[in-house]
Amino acid sequence: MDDNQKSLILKSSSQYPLPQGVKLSYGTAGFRADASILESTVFRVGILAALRSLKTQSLTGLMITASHNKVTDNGVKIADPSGGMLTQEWEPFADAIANSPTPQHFVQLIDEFVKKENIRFDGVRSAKILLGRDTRPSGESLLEAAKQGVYSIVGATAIDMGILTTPQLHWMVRARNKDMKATELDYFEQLSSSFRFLVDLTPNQIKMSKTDDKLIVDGANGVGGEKLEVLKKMLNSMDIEIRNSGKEGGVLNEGVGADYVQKEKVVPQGFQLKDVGIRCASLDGDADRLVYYSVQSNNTSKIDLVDGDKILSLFALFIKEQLSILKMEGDDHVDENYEARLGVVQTAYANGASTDYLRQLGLEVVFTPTGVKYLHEKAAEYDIGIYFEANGHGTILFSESFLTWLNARNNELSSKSKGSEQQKAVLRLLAVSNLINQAVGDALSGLLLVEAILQYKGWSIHNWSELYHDLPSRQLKVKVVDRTAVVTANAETVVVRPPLIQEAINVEVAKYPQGRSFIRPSGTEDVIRVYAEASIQEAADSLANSVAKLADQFLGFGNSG
Ligand code: NG1
Ligand code: ZN
Repeated sequence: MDDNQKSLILKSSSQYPLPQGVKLSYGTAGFRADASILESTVFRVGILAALRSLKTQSLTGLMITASHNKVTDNGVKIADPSGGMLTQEWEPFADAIANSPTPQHFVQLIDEFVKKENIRFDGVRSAKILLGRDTRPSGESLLEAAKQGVYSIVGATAIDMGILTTPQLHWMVRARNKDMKATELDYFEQLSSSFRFLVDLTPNQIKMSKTDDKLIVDGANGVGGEKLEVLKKMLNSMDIEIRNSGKEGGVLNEGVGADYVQKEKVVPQGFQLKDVGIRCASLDGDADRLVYYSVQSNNTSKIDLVDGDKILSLFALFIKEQLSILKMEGDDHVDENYEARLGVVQTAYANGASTDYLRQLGLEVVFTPTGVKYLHEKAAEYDIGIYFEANGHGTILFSESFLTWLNARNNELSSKSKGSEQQKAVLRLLAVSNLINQAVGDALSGLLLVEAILQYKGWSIHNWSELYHDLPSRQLKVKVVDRTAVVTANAETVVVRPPLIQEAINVEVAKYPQGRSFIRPSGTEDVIRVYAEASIQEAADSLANSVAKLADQFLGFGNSG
């Protein structure tokens, strides 16, 4: 970096001093905190996004959101040129600059990093960053801070895309870097046209009953509801009612949204008795999570939850079916079949019953630690990699080579057996690859795929829910002195540090039939999370409580006595 560049950063970063006592970590999903302390962080991440763009000679993205967290929180994360999360190799640098105490120290850190990474400021290609934010009121001033960050790198440009869902921003970054159509309208057009195409391939004899036509969507009072309104107009035939779109005055994520519904297993605000029997879905605050449910007829505050694991199971079942149609005998090209590698990726939070179900289907199921970056990376190793977190974040990734094969197969079948079952299966798989977001989990594209598959199968939400029965589970949070003291292994299923706590957890787990429990430090909140499941709800609750007590004894303030 030349002196001019250094003094530019020095000058602008003096406008964004780090508040006293702030210590942030990039975590599972970028930096998150109370919005009032985030300006300096977002400014610095603006610089980071520009450096990443210079390094990769591609466009990057910067999203301002705190997802399902409180409206007063906010956060910032980077979309890499692929549309995925920031490369993990850069996370330590992200942590270092976010916590750098003075402008001088900050400039020095950047200077050293630029040298180490050999980032060139030769002006041949300059940095370009797409900026997006969710509907949080603090988003506007934080977006300004991000712009100032970007503009402190000579020649860098920030393109403000306004209010977007997180997956829309990631989708746009990916599309632009692939020279594909990449506006917001292109996004809506791609989703709606591939959805209609998929629905047109529904076998004729299958027709849904009237009540199964209707879908009610809870928008979490966030960005997802307003975007779904736009998308809905392009779907013509679908009966979707959108509630909690944010226009009715409700608070973002308060008593609404996918996180609330999934954790509490209760109806969101605005849902009532007359909704019993209707298919319902909730998005989270930035529309990258999706869960389905129906209101219980015997207790209308309770729901029958269809979580991310069951969305994953529905997708896996459908994909597997299409792959077996492709392999059907009776056509002379069986030998040309491509052995597509289909893989399913889950985390330790996946309900044990879902894993059993998927394995019984004969699918390969693998586990990674919590965090989209890990799941996504693993899923990308397959021709078709399906990943979901129980909380409803996930997608399906298709390999380039498999897509090339599918396209070639389609051409071949068009000339030899147009309209055959095999060709339909090929077309369905191609439509899924266009519909489902290839960059990150996307509630809107996931919702359309669920709807298309339910129509294809002629299933009600009840049929879907009956794929398997969830084991009762419980999640708790424990405040501890230092959550980083907990170190886990085997996709977070065992604690390796501090010593002896795992042995104590094992003793508790052994007391319950089908018991399973683990603890891990949250990547987005200053807590230890406890998960437990067992054959009955009381047992899951009691196991979770005992393990939470252990966490408190070993790591906490000793409040549990
Ligand atoms: P943490 O706070 O690390 O548990 C939560 C979710 C993750 C992921 C991130 C990002 C759970 C148990 N954890 O992470 O799955 O979605 O937020 O939003 O749901
Ligand atoms: Zn989210």
